[in-house]
This record gives sequence, C-alpha cells and structure tokens, in this order.
Amino acid sequence: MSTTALTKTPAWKALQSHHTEVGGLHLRELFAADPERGRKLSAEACGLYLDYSKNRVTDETMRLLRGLAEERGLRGRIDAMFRGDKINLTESRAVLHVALRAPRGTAIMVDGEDVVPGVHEVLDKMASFADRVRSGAWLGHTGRRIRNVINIGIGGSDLGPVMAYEALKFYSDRTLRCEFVSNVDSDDFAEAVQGLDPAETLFIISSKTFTTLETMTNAHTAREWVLRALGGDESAVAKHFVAVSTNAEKVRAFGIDTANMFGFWDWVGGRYSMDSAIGLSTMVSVGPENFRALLAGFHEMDEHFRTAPFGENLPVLMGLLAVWYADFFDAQTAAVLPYEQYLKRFPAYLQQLTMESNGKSVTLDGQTVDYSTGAVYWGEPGTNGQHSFYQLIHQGTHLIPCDFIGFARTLNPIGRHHDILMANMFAQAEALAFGKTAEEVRAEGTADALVPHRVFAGNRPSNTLLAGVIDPATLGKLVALYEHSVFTQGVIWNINSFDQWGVELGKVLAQRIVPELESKDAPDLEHDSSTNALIRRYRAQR
Ligand code: G6Q
Repeated sequence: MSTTALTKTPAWKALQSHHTEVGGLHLRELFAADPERGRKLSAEACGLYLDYSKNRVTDETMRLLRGLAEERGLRGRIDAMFRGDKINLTESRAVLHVALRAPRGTAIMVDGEDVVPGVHEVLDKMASFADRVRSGAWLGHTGRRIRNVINIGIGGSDLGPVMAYEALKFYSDRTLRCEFVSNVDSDDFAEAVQGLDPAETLFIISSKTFTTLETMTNAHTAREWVLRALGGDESAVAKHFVAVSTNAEKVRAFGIDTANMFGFWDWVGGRYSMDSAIGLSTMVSVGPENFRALLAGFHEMDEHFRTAPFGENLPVLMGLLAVWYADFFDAQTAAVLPYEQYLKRFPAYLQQLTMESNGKSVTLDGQTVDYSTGAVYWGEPGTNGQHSFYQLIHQGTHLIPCDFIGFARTLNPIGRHHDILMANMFAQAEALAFGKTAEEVRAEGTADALVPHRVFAGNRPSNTLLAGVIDPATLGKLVALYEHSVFTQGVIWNINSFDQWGVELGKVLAQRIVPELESKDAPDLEHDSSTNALIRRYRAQR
C-alpha cells in the first residue's frame, strides 16, 4: 500500500503540469500531427481490440500515466490480489474473484488452503444440477418438469445474473423461461410469476448472507406461492427451491435441503460474483459448457491483466484513462455505450461494479481524499441512446468520456442491420472527437443565426472496444476487463474497491421505520420534520 498522499507524488505533479500543456489540445490537432495515431494508440488482447486514440492524450500522457501506475505500486498490488492477500482491509478479506475462474489444477492459497479444488467442486455440482433441470430429470413436487426458473436475489446476487442472461440469450435453452426478482416491491414478484404454474417453477434463492431483507422477503413470498398451490405440503420446498449462499445454517432454516445449496466464499464480493455459484441461473440457461467458456474468457483476461506490460494492458490502459479524466479534466461521469442489444443490461451491471467499488472518499489508511475518485457510470445500448441523451454528450457543457463497445459480427444476420448499426457506432465516436466547425457549418449554407446551434465543438473523448461476436467467452473477457480497470483506478486512488459501507445506513434506518408504518396506533415519531411528515402522510393514505 502506498502511503504517500497521491497528490504529493512526483508522478501526480508531473501529470498536473503536463495537463496544463496538453489539456487544451484538440483531437483534430492530435490526429493531424500524427497520421498513424489511430493505429498507434491501440492495443489488442484476448480477441478484444481497444482503440484509445480518440482520447485527449499524447504519448507523453500515456508515459506519465504508466509512471503513476508504477509509482503507486500497481504491479505489486495486482500480485497481492492474485496471491490471495487480504487486500480488502476494512473487512479483512482476500479478494479472489480471479480464483473463481482459475483452471483446475492451479493453486491459490487463502489462510494456508488451496481454494481452487473447492471452486471446481461447486462448479461440478452446479453442472450436474443444471443438466438435470435442462434435461427434465429434475421434477417438481407433483412430478412435472421444470419450465420456469426464477432467481431471487438483489445487488450483486441479481445484476450479474440478469445481465448475463440477457447477454447470452442467443445461447439459452428457449424451452426454459428465466425470470429475476430483486426488488422488495411486490410488483416485481407479482409480475415475474404472472401466468406461471408453481408446479413447473423452480426458485434459486441467491444470497451470500441469506439475511438480505429484500431477498428473504421475496423468498418467503415465493415459498407461500408454491405451497399454497401445491396443497401446503412442506416437502415441496425441496423440489422447488435451491439456494446459492455461504450461510448453510440459514438455508437449512428456510427449509432448503443443503444438498441443494451451492456455496461460495467470503473472498468473493457480491458485485464480483456472477462467475461463482451466483451464476447458477446463467448455467441453467446456457448450459455448463457455455458457462465454462464464460469462465475461460474471464481467465484469459485475468492472465493478460496479471502479466502484460502496462502499455499493452487493456484494463490498465482503461483504468488510467479513467483516472486522467476524473482527476485532471474533472469529468464527473462516464458513459458505456454497447452497440449490441444483447448487452442492454451491461451498463446497469457496470453501475454497481464501478460505483459501489470506487465510490469512496477515504483512502485505505482512513484519510479523506483531496482528489476525485470513481465517476458516475451510466449508459444504454446504441443506437437507441443516439435518439435520447447523446445530444448532451455532443453539445452539452459536461465532458463525458464514452466507451463504445461493438462487434464485427452479429448473431442474427438480417439484411443490412449490422452494417448500419456499426456505421452508427463509428460515426458517433468520429463526431464526438472531431465535431464540426462554424466554417464547416456555414459552408453548408446554414443561416448565420443558426450556425452556433449547429456547431459541434468536438474534442469529446472515447474508447472503442471491438470484438468478434457476443459469446460466453467474450462476455467473460469484457466483464474481467472492467473489473480490473476498476481495480487499477482503486489502486491509483488508494481506496478500498471491495467494501461498501455506504449502503449500510439506509438499511438500518429502514428497519426502524418499518414498524412505524405497520403499527396500528400512530407511532411517536422522532425523525426530522420532513421524514415525520412523510410517514404521517403515508399512514394516512395507505
Ligand atoms: C455487492 C454488495 C451487494 C450484495 C447485495 C446482496 O458487492 O455486497 O450488492 O451483493 O446486498 O447481498 P446477499 O447476496 O448477501 O443477499
């Protein structure tokens, strides 16, 4: 761990003074100065091509950013994570999502124990379960085949599975319907089970702790829904519920046979868990072979991150560029724009990965930071976003670095769709970078009064990620790319990317308010005047 305050390091100071020199340069000038720029500022690994030439950087910027990474000890911190050191200091835990995709036969030690055999034991158990559901060998309580699989979980126990289900839908078994229930809002459960037959429905209760309020509330509702329809026989629970958890005791207390529990470990963070047993719904949907391909993709990117020099290292390059914009251009947000409809939930997934990880304002040693940390991540698939919020990216007052993600091939080749889609992606990155000057607008015969409205300043940076086709391995690579980019940023900022204390306060306050909403008699309210008034109004209207 580096203890020198980040802003006092030579590398930081060098970047600051460098920024005063290059921060104002326009991408038009940068491209004009070097006809090879588009090729030179690119890197390729694991079948992913990263074009970062449309960023507001020079070779010197990249050299200085790499220097910053060296100075912050990134290499050593990567090694520490892969070695299983307890780098999540506030929870005293190792951070070993990379072990979830370590091939059989490799060894990663935690507290003197090799964790890799356990990972494969669970994967094998998941595979045999998934095969039984998919083949129809797993029967419901009344002997009917399972047609519907519903994952109940929230946060890290939901966002990854939902995203992966959508991303890999092409590879899914279309005879199985998958639903996801996360919100404690009863609308979520009610709509998910709408029209489903409980006798053909299997619930996967996904909760690391098996205590999460939303998940347990939904799990009990699901239990009642099944039992009510199947005559109240408690033994039905074993046929219609399985659990993914680290908490065997709570799983048993719920009535789920622990033989049907799929475990994981405290060294897997929720938002880093889609490739653990939390991915059980993914495996049931796409099958064990595709799930293993997903893991192989993750692993390939892990190895790249662990071994590639920083100048060719995709996650390091993307992480350093994120730091460059957040801290030197004061960019508050970053957009993720997949030109692939199957990745429609990828931005939502990344919101948690990036913001829960790097939304921190104290360093590992508890000092308040005097620099910006994680940006606000958001996005939608292209081309849809073009007809909505791209206006602000092109002509608004905020600098919003964008990640464009596109594929050379489509899984559904129909007419000209894919070329039109990709033409739009390339065009957007081009327009953002180079814009359109007043002279160009005037030369088109635009009336003077309209010229300022039709000028595109350009100089709006973006990365473009180009891959072959969306498939399980590629999805694994993409997720690992962002995981390690987030890690890189966290190391530079010297923050803990693996805890999430900021989610606790609201949970505690909600537990206090629940009885105040439910009590028959008007409760004595001791909140602030706003909260008191809202509670009274709610009680009056409910
Ligand atoms: C993720 C967080 C959080 C967590 C959920 C669900 O990193 O820890 O999103 O995944 O709160 O927790 P359980 O899996 O314990 O229900």
